[in-house]
Amino acid sequence: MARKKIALIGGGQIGGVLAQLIALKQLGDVVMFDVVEDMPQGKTLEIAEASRIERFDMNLKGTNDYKDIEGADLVIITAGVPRKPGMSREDLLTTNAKIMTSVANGVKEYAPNSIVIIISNPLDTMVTLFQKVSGFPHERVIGQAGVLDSSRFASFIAWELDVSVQDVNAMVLGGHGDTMVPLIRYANVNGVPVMEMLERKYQDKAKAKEVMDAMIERTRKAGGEIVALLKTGSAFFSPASAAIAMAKSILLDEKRLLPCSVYLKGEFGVEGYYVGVPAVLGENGVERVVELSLNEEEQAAFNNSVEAVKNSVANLEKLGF
Ligand code: A3D
Repeated sequence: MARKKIALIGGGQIGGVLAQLIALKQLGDVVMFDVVEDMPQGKTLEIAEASRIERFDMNLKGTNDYKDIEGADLVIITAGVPRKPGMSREDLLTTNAKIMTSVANGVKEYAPNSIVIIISNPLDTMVTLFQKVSGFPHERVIGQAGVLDSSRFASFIAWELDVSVQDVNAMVLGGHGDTMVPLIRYANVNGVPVMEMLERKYQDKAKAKEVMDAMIERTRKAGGEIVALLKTGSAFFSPASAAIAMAKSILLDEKRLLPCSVYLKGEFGVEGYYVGVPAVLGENGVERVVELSLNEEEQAAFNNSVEAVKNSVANLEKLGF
């Protein structure tokens, strides 16, 4: 079987971790593109020079020329500016929309058959823009947000309940902003509902709810928590891990059910927008959206989050994109 070719557009903080993870997990050869001269060449050379130690045979190449991504099977986009303390993801809209437009044109020209995972913020809007400019089929343009948001939620639950995070299943739906929707009812530890475990721990329903509400709030603000601590940029290890889980499901046709930003055609009552929902990812990209029943409160929170995405997309259109 021919080795897969993975193009990384953006070789900054997340791009660097992506390249290293792809090599360590032997998912394919890497071409890292960035507009900064020499930097992607330096990063990929450095990772490649650890190949003897880590024992991988993947090829890694850095470039400032889109031509080098020619024929890529998968493209992961992190090009754009990250948040600084005090900024919302929406504050990045104008700058990143310009960057995403140029990226979409480059990918369209040189990797027209690729499947594309986008990480740049504001996430759902950047995915929308990439698809619009490239004209790629919707199932080949996917946003990474839900896998990371869900992992954050699962981590907080594991730490609170003192159980292995490997046994925690928790999902976050909606747009990738402060209105995202962590699903309480579906959160479980190997099938045991998290709320039941919290109620048994505290022997007090109100206290259990208070603890869950705090975890939800922390999940919604988790990106900002990292930005405030790092001060010079935003999360980069964990978003890279999240995108790699999606990439692996696509490259190895694993058909994992992962929450990601996908184009909705009426599912969850949404028509014509990219929003975070559970989807099966396989060799064709998004193979199907998996619907689940939401109660009134969950649906209202989801609708509120969809409104935030719609507003962001409207802002994009007002800016002329
Ligand atoms: P950073 O380290 O600044 O890397 C971005 C890279 O993009 C830099 O190396 C730039 O040189 C490069 N770049 C700028 N313009 C272009 C262009 N036109 N073509 C190609 N490359 C270009 O940022 P980062 O890696 O920390 O973050 C990248 C993006 O991911 C930002 O928009 C973040 O807001 C976003 N992000 C998303 C999540 C999600 O979970 C969705 C999490 C964390 C960060």
